[in-house]
Amino acid sequence: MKKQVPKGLYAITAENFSNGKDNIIVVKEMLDSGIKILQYRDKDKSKFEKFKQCEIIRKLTLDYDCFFIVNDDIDIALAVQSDGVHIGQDDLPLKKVRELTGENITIGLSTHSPEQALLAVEQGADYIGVGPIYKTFTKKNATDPVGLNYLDFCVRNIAIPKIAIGGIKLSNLLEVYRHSPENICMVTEITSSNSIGLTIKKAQEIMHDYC
Ligand code: TZP
Ligand code: MG
Repeated sequence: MKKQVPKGLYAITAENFSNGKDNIIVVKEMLDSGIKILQYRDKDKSKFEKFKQCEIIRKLTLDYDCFFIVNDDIDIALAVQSDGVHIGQDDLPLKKVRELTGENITIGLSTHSPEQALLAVEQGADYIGVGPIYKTFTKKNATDPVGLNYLDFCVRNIAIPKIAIGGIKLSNLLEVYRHSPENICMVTEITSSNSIGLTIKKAQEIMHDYC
């Protein structure tokens, strides 16, 4: 059975921006701090290394009742039985991904325009990424910021969950939150924090309606 994507703060791994800590250490801190939706994202490791980390994270996320999504690698998602897989506009087409995964896995798709958001729904995405909202240096070759106007379009016109992402920090979280996406993602604001626990606590206080 496909699980419902929980609302609230959405965390993503970023080992290059984790103060020298590996993804597993960071994930443990995130889970201990109450993260309920987590994406594994790593652009540098081998398939084997990513699989090994995902295997561990799958076990941890089950223990903590956290929704677990694997970025890019459909085969790893299937191999570790993650709850979801996240793809971008340059990955396999959504319909092909659905054929490969079957119905029981959540598929998230990054979108950057109204056309992409409408197409994502038509093609069966379970949620969409909406971003980058602000300028981000975390993702190589990220598109130019789409701003809050595009988020507003999605909130008004797209029925599936919307995950606002890109350049979101504690300092601008409230501004994004007021535009009412179901989820908000902060990547490096969490992974590079000296106190992941405190950063997550502050974010959840700002997003109090969700928690
Ligand atoms: N997709 C769109 S922007 C982004 C991804 C993975 C990175 C956002 O990272 P940060 O550190 O929250 O700006
Ligand atoms: Mg991708």
